[in-house]
Amino acid sequence: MNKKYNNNNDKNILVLSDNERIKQESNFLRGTIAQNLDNNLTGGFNTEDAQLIRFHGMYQQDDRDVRVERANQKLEPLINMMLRCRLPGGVIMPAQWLAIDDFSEKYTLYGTIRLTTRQTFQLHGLLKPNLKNVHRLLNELGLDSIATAGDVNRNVICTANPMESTLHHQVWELAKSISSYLLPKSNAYAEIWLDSKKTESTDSEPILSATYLPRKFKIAIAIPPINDVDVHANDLSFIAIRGDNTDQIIGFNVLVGGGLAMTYGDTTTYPRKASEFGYISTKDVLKIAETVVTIQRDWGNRSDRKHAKTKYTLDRVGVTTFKSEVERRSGVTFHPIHPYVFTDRGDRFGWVQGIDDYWHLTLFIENGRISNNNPRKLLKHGIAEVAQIHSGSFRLTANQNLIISGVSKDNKLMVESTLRKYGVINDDITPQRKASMACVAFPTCPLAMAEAERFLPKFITKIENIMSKYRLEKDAIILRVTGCPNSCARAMLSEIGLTGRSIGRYNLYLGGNNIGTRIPRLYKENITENDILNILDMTISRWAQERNNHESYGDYVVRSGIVHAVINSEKDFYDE
Ligand code: SRM
Ligand code: SF4
Repeated sequence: MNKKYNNNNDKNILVLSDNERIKQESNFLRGTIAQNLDNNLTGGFNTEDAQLIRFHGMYQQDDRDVRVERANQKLEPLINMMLRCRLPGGVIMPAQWLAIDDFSEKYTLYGTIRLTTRQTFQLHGLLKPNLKNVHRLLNELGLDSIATAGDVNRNVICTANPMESTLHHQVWELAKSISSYLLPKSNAYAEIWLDSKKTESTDSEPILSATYLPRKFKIAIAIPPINDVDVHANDLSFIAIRGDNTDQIIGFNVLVGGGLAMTYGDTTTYPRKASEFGYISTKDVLKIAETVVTIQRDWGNRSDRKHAKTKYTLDRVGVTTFKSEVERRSGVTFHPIHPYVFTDRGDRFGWVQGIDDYWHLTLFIENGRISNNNPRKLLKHGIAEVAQIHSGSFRLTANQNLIISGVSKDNKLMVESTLRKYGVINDDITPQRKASMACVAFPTCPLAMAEAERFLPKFITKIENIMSKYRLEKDAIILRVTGCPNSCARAMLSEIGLTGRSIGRYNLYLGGNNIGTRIPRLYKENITENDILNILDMTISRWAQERNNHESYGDYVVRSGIVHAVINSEKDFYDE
């Protein structure tokens, strides 16, 4: 490791975080997971292994709704695992879906499938005795959950629906290549979960190193004008540039160092937009991905995990130094950024015709939760029944929605009527609801300070009332709620962002834009739902009266001075 860049603060240079010790001693991510699996005295793993299973795509959680009750009964918390599948570009086939749907029903505590903001799905509530079974199932289906968590490159996301155009198909292929190229090479996953033979002697991690990365690393690929992947939330983004008069991508603009989380009360942490490094040709994408990852591997802070992400490395060494090092190590020269414009970031709901005359239906899935809990919206049944008759594929979007992709003209009616029968398609959903997202939060997320997914649906009904009071039924504001400041539903790139402080209280951020290129500013902290609704009623009413043409809410609140724009968040995010 290059000590010069290890940390600014000399006294910390040699004090590595405990996660570094765990990784170092893990023998390429094995730890004692296999032994722990056979321990029936607890539903969980010990502290070290609970960290290591993340690299295999699982988180140890407990149901927070029943924590106190179980403690009163002197019982261990209801420990269970959440599993996150690796699905580059979000593509899954109907047969795979059906098998996962069936497994989730029979073997998880909640019986749901949760689509995430990174184009994949999670199964919550897996008990220890079922863990090997879920990995065997994924393996039989040609899937896995390797590196969907932990200090590695996570699920690679791209503009949704590869069947929509040949450009979409190209970026999907690239997402898959990047994902495989940067995967851990350790055989630990296969040994532990699939009982494959031990091959320790051949383990080596030429890209990630034996202690893997200092922190999680995220990659996205966008096709302008749609920023549905929110490039500024990612450590590394590739923005596709189309050749003149061709249907081919000729190269990519490269952005480095986006990330959205912060820690309350610690102004050295902040959300940060990615910096533009320059343009490269398509053949250099893997080289650049590898180089940015290895520089972050070598220069990232391994002492303080709060400052370990690429965004902090970039601000510590400077964009120019980081960029020159990428050029030096890769031998690739960045050319000036090719002009690109984002005009939108939402999914295009309803039917769209794609290449080869096939049709694609984008469904709104509120908060990405697929369940049969609402008798009027049996999403799980509806989607499973479509999976039985559908010969195309399913595509997950980075906005927690689902596309039924590759439907022939003849099957359109059948797909649509099946979905309507189960209430999966509902024509009454407002643009505002479709533009809103929440993270998981309670009861499964151990970091949640306030509700998010369970709060959003009713909250949006109240926002819909405000919108219709001011005759804005056809408009929408990008609104996102997260249960803590980690911003898993990317509240820090929304026009209205709420981040949880404690049960029933949130910070309110205003003034991001509707294309995901501006970070919102704190308007009021630690306030209740009523306070929030009063503020939003007042600002939305002003917007309705004073907006210029189609000016968005986020642009209006900045222009009118309700908040001043965040320009360089590393310097001005905490300005009053
Ligand atoms: Fe996240 C941690 C859920 C996207 C920033 N995130 C978590 C954990 C695993 C809590 C934990 O560490 O124990 C949450 C599990 C909740 C649960 O019960 O399922 C969790 N994050 C999610 C998901 C499911 C939210 C959703 O509603 O869809 C998303 C899964 C993505 C995936 O499929 O891989 C999810 N998380 C994000 C995003 C958005 C994105 O990547 O586009 C962010 C902000 C972007 C960024 O990384 O800066 C995000 N999650 C975090 C952080 C803060 C990291 C940091 O920089 O400090 C944490 C906490 C951590 O890593 O220590 C976190
Ligand atoms: Fe959990 Fe916080 Fe992420 Fe929500 S934002 S899922 S509460 S870590």
